[in-house]
Amino acid sequence: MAVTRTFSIIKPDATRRNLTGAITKMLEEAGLRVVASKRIHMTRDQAEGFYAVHKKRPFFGELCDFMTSGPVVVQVLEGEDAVKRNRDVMGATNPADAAEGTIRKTFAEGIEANSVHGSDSEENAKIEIDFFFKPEEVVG
Ligand code: IDP
Repeated sequence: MAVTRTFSIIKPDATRRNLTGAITKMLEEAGLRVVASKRIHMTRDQAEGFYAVHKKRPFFGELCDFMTSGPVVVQVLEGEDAVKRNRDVMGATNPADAAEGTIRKTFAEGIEANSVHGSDSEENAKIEIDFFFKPEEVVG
């Protein structure tokens, strides 16, 4: 299995509850290595640009409000089959549907405030990493 990279966000509901370390530990225990990390407060433009794919969805405005409501931690994660590995440890979008032991089952407050983002494909991972990080900020 090839070592690949994915993009992760620890969302405002989680930073507010001081869960950055607990979530990062679960990512590391799932076999992922943090090769870039920074805490930022997303601008409205960044949130709208990042979630542009959801522009037509009814929850788009609220999602952008939420993602700019407090600090987030953006990360690049590296590991074998990183996109799938991360999606597996994140759990389903709605914590009510997420499997036991996943980050969202353990920590999420609801379908919107669901504690973490993770890229859904290698193609999107590359786009999302480039959205937030310069190449020299990623140290494998
Ligand atoms: P994902 O984060 O599991 O990939 P997506 O469908 O790509 O899920 O949705 C992006 C984000 O939008 C979710 O993580 C969640 O924060 C929010 N979201 C998704 N569906 C809903 C909804 O029905 N109501 C409110 N927020 C939602």
